[in-house]
Amino acid sequence: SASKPHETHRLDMEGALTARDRVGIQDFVLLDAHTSETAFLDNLKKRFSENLIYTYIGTLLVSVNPYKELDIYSKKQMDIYMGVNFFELPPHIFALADNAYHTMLAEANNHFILISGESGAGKTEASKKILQYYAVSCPSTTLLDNVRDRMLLSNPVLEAFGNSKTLKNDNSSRFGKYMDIQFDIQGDAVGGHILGYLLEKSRVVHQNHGERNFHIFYQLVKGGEEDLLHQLGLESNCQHYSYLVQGECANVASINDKNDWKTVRNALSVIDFDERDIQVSCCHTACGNSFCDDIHSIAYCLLGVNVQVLQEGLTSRKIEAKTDEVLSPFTVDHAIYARDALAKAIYGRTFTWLVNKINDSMENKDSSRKTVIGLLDIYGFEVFYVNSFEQFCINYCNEKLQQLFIQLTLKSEQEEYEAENIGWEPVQFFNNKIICDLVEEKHRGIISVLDEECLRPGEATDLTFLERLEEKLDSHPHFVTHKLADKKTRKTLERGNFRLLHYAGEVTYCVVGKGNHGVRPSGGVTLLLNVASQFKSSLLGLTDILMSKEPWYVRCLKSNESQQPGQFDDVLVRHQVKYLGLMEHLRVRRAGFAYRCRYDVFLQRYKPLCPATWPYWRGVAAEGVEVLVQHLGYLPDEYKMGRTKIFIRHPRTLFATEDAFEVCKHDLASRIQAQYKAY
Ligand code: AOV
Ligand code: MG
Repeated sequence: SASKPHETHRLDMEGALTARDRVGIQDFVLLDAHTSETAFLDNLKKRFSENLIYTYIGTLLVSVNPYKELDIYSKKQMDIYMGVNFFELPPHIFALADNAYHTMLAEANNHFILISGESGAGKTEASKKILQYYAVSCPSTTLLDNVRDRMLLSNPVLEAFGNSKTLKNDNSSRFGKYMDIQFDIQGDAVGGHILGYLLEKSRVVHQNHGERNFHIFYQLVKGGEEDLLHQLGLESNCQHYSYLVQGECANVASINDKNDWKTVRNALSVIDFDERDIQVSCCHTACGNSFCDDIHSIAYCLLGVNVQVLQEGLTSRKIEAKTDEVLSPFTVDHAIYARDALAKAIYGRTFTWLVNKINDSMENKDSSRKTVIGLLDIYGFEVFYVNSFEQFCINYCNEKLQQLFIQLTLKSEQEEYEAENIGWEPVQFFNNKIICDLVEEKHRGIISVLDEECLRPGEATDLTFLERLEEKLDSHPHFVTHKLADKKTRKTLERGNFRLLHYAGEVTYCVVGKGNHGVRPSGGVTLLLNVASQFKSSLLGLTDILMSKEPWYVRCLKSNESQQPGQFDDVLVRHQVKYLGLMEHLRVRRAGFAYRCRYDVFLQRYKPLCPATWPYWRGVAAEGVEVLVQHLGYLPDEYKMGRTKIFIRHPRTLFATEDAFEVCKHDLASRIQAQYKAY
């Protein structure tokens, strides 16, 4: 809701204006009334060139990835932002974190911070800064520092196992992460809980050129202690493992795997992993490494599995004949499929186990009342040369979050004005619900069709899947295939593909896949059956979790495609500003009302400010409020009377009222006494 009193700010208008030419405006709401997209971009760019990567739109934070270390995240900086009114200091991720935190404490309710933006825009970095702020900076009255350490150290561990180098980002999140940070009533961070979403397991066995497997593999092989490697039967050279070198980039300039291994190993021991647990996780990782190359070490690693049994299981199937069982050998392709499926399954389970262990170690067992701030950091929208099932899920997830943003800001805000009968010129925006439906609608949506096709393994093929889609989605404006396309578009689309017109751009998905690399997982799929619909329901669950909390937004923008420090690519940034709906958000925000309050609540709080309403107003609350604000000198343009609430345009108006109330409060005790005496 936009109705938080501390959203009010002392606007240092003069300061802002004199500095304006150099550093731009720190809140877009203050830019000239009819801000064009170009003016919006100019402002972002001006600030970016001064290393001012943060700008507000009201309480929403826009962040532009600088691709260089900035000296703005120190403990000293955290202290500066602690407990200070949101708009009194330059925009910062700490200011947003702090505002969410203090609102949570004041209102005793739950909040979440939605961090969004495309791959490489800076979501994961932002979420780490926020977590650091809470873990390092919040008051600590209890002796729970170890919980805070664990929360912080869960990051390098999950990043090692769940992030990897892609063509978009050297440290790309390949799983979605929602983390609740729990606070007690004093405001201490006392516990945490993580929900993980769909890890991109296919990466364990397949990486595109220029990409790597998950970081942990390289860390272990390059940094693992001699004894450990020996125990695991591993060699310290990535080149020996075909699962690690498909992308031909085992070494990445921006990554120091050796050092990262030390960090991870240390982190594992802090978050309650004993030596045995560390062994187990390394073992399973080692399995991933070796699968292609050395079945003996896997059998060894999987402790207790007999080499011959494993070998048979991976290369043949048991068929029951009349009296006995016969082994029917797999084709080479089938055997490869079985091997890869096992490697992925082991890695996926290791990851789940890891998340569970981390949750155990961050759990707060004390049953006293707590409130939470949820942090959402997922994989960002991504488009590659070839896009498969993984990109489909990732982009669908981003589509859902955009929908949530629209629901909570553009839509609900305008609906409230309508419901309250506030005169309002509607702001047009693109509602991506149509694309969410295209993916997830029952019977007709892509996921439903995928499920159906997966259920008929005998007859279904990648191409029948595509045909089904074509039948059902014939004239859908956001779905195109070779067959459905017009002449011009047809040239750009191969037959085995379909294209979705996502909110953030077009993506062509490859349906025909060897192994699982197409959108329809093929090749005896039972393990992968329903992955998409499970993902769909987990996203629905996530939406429910978020909808029950108060939202805060960080919108991350990618400054350039080549991960270069300080470069601002106008076209790229403009595109993101467009599809993220930032201009529309600004328009709603500016034309709208920063503060609103129910008449009775407003009157109850501020009635001492006016002789006609103090100590009682005997009439209708709305009329009392009208008398009150007239007395306070509100200008007609500054407020509107709705059906049940008063709407106030500028935070500064309410701020002045609050100031007056503060002054009057001191005087209130004596007034109440006088009142009492008078009776
Ligand atoms: P992402 O989380 O949004 O992408 P990251 O947070 O991993 O993107 O950011 C990518 C890289 O940009 C980081 O590794 C840093 O090098 C740099 N970076 C981001 N934010 C900052 C910052 N505030 N200051 C300095 N450098 C920064 V993905 O997970 O791929 O969607 O799936
Ligand atoms: Mg990330």
